[in-house]
Amino acid sequence: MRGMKLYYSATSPYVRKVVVCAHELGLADRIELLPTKVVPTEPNRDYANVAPLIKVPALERDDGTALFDSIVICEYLDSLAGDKLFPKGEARWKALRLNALADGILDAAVLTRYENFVRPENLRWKVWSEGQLLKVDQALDFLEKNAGDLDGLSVGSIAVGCALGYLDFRYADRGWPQKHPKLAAWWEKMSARPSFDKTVPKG
Ligand SMILES: N[C@@H](CCC(=O)N[C@@H](CS)C(=O)NCC(=O)O)C(=O)O
Repeated sequence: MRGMKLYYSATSPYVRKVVVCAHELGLADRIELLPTKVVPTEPNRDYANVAPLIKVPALERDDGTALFDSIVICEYLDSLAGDKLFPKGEARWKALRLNALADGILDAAVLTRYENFVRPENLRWKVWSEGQLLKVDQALDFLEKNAGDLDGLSVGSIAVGCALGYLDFRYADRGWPQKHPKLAAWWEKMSARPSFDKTVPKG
């Protein structure tokens, strides 16, 4: 049997979500990590044959077919390991809503980073970046108010952990923990799990 291959970047929070799930499910040893360069201004044409949106992560399965994006890969891995991270019933909607919030935080934060580090300085649009960062702040406020939803391990709580970890990594100066004490206390415990500890972003 061929192994599974994960198109990977050590700094991508969406990739981290998949790798954390793999650790939690006991599947990490079955997945080979393939470092993959993705920069929106330098389209990686070879990788487009695997993942047409040219984003990481993508997972090549044993049979050679590729899955994307992160939530699809997480659900696939969960199906291999006996459905542990995608709960059933009402808890499923809570978990998927958390995942949507986390991905929304990341979409806004990652795009703002491209705007401020990839786009030439004279073309940067401050009002646009401020609008994106407002989305991040609103989502964090929502999570703070609904911190009870984070109880228990699911793909949703894992996704939120990856979003907070990304803010720590790229936006530490914005000081989210000071303004969101419940979320900060939750993240302190969650980030101590081996799955998170082994996947701290670097670079
Ligand atoms: N919705 C996707 C988002 C993935 C994503 O945006 N990945 C970023 C890296 S953090 C990327 O590959 N960006 C390259 C690009 O946008 O061209 C997922 O959940 O997997």
